[in-house]
Amino acid sequence: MSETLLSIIFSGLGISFSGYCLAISALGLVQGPYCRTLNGWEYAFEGTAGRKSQTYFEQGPTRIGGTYQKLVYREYTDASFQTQKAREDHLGILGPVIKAEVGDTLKVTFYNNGPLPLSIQPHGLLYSKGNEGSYYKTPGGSIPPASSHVNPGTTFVYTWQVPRDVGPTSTDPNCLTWLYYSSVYGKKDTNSGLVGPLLVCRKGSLGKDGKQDLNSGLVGPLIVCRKNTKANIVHRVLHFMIFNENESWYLEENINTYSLEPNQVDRNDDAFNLSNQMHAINGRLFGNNQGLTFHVGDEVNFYLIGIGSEFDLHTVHFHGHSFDYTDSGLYRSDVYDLPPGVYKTVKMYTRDVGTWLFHCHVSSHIDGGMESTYTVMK
Ligand SMILES: [Cu+2]
Repeated sequence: MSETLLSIIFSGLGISFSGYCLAISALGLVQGPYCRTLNGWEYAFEGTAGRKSQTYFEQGPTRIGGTYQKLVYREYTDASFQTQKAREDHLGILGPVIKAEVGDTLKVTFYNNGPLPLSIQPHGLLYSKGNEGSYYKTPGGSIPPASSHVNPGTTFVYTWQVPRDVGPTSTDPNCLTWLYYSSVYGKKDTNSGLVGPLLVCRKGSLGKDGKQDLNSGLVGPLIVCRKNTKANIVHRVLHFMIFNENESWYLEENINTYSLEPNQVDRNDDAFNLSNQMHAINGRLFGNNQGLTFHVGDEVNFYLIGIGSEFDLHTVHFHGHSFDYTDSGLYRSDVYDLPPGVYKTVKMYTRDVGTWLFHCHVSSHIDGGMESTYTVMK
């Protein structure tokens, strides 16, 4: 079997001190309010007035508000780590989409520009112990390998294989959804923001121009059999997670930076705790996601990812359209169950013009702002 070597360069960095917004400004990607501040991640930048958002967004003497310092994965053009690669708007806080075909070998050059040891742990892929990217004790007390805790200011090159048994079966969509995240202390690392999507695609389904263009070669039997479909294939990742900022590495820094009277903050107060539970889709709340505009006749592949705690039992509901997914057969629904550590590719065939709600259907999560919209145009 021929083997393709994919090289991906990316970095974990802290938004608060990385000049993140300056970096994407240099790439000409700043639009409207995306980068209103250089000092943290904004869970929403507009349109929360009149909603039940006060709990999460009102800054005060003992409240942080809706902006937090976080850690994120970002992809660079080369190992000098000077220029960030362009990103799709819809990804929000997520790291870059890692895409690979069955049979590929992935090499990910990871530079830790953050303030503490970080890693990348990929789900599904084949790796040696030295490339696992997860920090845990093993029998005999052997020292965890370097990949499990990449120290600040250092680089580690992960090598992962994509075996056939993590790729799509004959009845699956062309790309299966997996994920990656930092797993030195997974709970704190992910609540700090370090998570991203990983797609494993059928051999030959990705572009051959080195750009890994998912729009190339993805027309499979499920599509050509469908009438009235233009086969304009679109790909969007949707990550549902309550970022628990009480578990972030930056909790103390966020209190000191954003609350108006840090000395008065009671870290054990239930109301304070709730105010830091950010019910996010791709790191945005209350309809603040971008890049979710489609056209009638599109085949929209949604790559759904759920992670988090026992509170992250999400039921992803789309208004306006149903979607197809495979299990023991081909199924159709407009709601998909997404507990922590579960991911799924679902396909929507857009037909109805309009702006439509999608949200988690757990009522308390709706109150928390885990909702957004997508738009279908003619
Ligand atoms: Cu939910």
